Amino acid sequence: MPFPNTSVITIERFIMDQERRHPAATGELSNLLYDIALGAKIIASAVRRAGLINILGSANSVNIQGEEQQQLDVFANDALKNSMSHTGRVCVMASEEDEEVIPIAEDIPHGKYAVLFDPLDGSSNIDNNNPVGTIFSIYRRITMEGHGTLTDVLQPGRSQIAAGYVMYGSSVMLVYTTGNGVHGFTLDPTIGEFVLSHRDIRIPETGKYYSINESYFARWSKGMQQAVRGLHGDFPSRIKGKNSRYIGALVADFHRNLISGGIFLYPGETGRPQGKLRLCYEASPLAMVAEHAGGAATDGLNRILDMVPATLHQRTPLVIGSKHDVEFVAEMLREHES
Ligand code: FDP
Repeated sequence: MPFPNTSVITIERFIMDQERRHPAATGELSNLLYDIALGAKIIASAVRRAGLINILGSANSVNIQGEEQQQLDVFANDALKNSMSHTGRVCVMASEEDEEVIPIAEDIPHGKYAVLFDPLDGSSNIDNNNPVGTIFSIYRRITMEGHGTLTDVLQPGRSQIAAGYVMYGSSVMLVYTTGNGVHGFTLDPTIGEFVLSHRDIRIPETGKYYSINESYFARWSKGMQQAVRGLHGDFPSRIKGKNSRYIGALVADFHRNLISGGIFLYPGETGRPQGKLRLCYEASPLAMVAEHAGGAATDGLNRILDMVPATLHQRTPLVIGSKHDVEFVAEMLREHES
């Protein structure tokens, strides 16, 4: 068997190199990113073993969204909390799986960052061995000291200082940005490290794919129906038709479109005008990644990163991905819904 490459760039080395470019940096954000990477490795090992150790299936509890929690959801939520709660780098956390903000214990120093996460996105994919993901978002705290509060986590997406996701697929990838490019790391299971595999990811301006759950077609607005017809290729003078791909796990659909070019849509619909996805845990962090890779993200009218959440679990329609494709959909919505 060939020996592994000894000059790989691990995520630690990469983050450290980036930090050296900012002489004022204290290293705390770098350490927080390692903490998240550690949580991701723990989740990755559980996802990989899920079928074997029989932790698939329901944990018999219902989360704040009214969805049945899977055991792996509970595990992933705990893994992330535990990887960050004792370090003194974080003042408060919020998780898609918890109703309220997650405080840091009294006896632990309260750090300057607020972290939000969706520990196991796409969890309906768990039982059939399809990809799932983790999404995270980091803000600098606004409150001055002590316990972090809701104010620290209800900031507009443009205030994020880092955001990213982990995809547990045929390989495990961590993709993040701190505002200096979007970088991807693949977990090398032989050494247990995330190694740099995709430096400075740029999303093609026009994509090959569109991803949407078309079974909801009849419930969309006229504008959205026309936009999707355009993506099918019905208006060739305005946009070239695309290929359809829908995994049903946001991270996996987003990741494919980020690398190959494409657009993901989860619109509002009759009876559910804000759609399904959460602004704080899904839309905002992926919008930061998309924009820093040269893409765009909107709710149809507003730039996602400008939206100020009023509540922790607020939902939003989401149109995200290649810039020209997102612009096309926004135009169709404006034309038909003004
Ligand atoms: P899931 O419910 O399986 O956790 O945010 C939730 C999410 O998955 C996204 O990952 C995914 O893109 C979407 O919901 C799928 O929803 P539909 O089944 O309604 O298409």
